[in-house]
Amino acid sequence: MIKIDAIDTQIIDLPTIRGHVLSMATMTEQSVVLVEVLFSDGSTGIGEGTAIGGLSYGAESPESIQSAIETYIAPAIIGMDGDAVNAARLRAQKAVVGNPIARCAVENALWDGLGKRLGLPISTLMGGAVHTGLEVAWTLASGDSDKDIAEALEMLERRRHRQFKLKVGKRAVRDDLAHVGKIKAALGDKAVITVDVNQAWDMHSARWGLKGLQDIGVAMVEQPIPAVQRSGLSMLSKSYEIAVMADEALRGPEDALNHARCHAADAFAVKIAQSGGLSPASEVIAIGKAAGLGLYAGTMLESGVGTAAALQLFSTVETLQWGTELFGPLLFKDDILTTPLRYADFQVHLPEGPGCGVTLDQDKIKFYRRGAPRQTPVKVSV
Ligand code: MUC
Ligand code: MG
Repeated sequence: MIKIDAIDTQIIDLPTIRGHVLSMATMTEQSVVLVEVLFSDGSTGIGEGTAIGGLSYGAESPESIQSAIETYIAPAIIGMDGDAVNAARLRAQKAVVGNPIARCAVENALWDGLGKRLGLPISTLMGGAVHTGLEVAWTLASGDSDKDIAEALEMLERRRHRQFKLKVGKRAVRDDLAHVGKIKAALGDKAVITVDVNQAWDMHSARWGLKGLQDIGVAMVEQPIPAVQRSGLSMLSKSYEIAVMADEALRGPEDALNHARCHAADAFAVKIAQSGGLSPASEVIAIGKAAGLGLYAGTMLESGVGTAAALQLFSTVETLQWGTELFGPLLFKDDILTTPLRYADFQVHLPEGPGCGVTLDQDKIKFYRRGAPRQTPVKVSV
């Protein structure tokens, strides 16, 4: 039997290409928790966990992800059968309540190790990809309407993105609507516009907000009100034609079922990290699909490792009505993979190769590792 021998973690801090302005935080860097599982036959598997804006987005931070893995998940699964991904993830779930991002990072590394030992991509282990490329949206969040318009036009010109998600909720509703309206007017029918409020509106603001967004021609609005207000979300999705998407509210299959049951949303932003791994995310997908809801592959702004893991799963899903936002690696000034993921023709492409299909560039990891002296200039690809 190939055993799980050890689990190593490290945090790397990657600068973003510009300030990423969300309703609850402005990101100038992303802290990535890299996980490496070492197996008794000498093979390894990698995974990644990220939070957004420290502890301002959810209940996990990079530091808590690292600590949950090192202190609780590793001792619970070391010595177990390395090929038994389900047994190990279920043991981790028993040892650790909540903390889905930490559990996801370890589960991804177990899948990666298994795929690499078998010489097969994770998507093949899941029955096989039905897509080699997926439509990929970009988030416009510079905090400035004109800069966002210039950024969108450039992306359209380069054929990199034609769906744009606008981050709102920091300003007054009236100002947000003016911002969104200006961008929509500049882009016209050349692009699909969606909006993410990241829970910032109360019900009253959301009513005005959704009405205004609908009149502007925005296609979909993501998590307009707090995640705990499921009946409020249900009311909003029934009151307007604009599609309402649940994001922060979906922390696994139980939340998905509770939302589907009362049609709290028209669509699910499915995130492998928020769901607790590829396997529970596939359950969220199944629930959404069975309920007739639209599906969207969401991101926690992971770098290439987590994004590749997500791609392995979402490439096996027949229809993602809202596409994906698996653009994480493009938000950073540098890429930490030996071969970056390929973005072309408005799609992100499934990497070939076993496991999650990607390899870390160890020089970059050393450079961006938290606490590392940064004297060596590295090539920064923008
Ligand atoms: C979120 O709430 O969706 C995803 C894309 C982005 O820009 O922020 C994240 C978080
Ligand atoms: Mg969101």
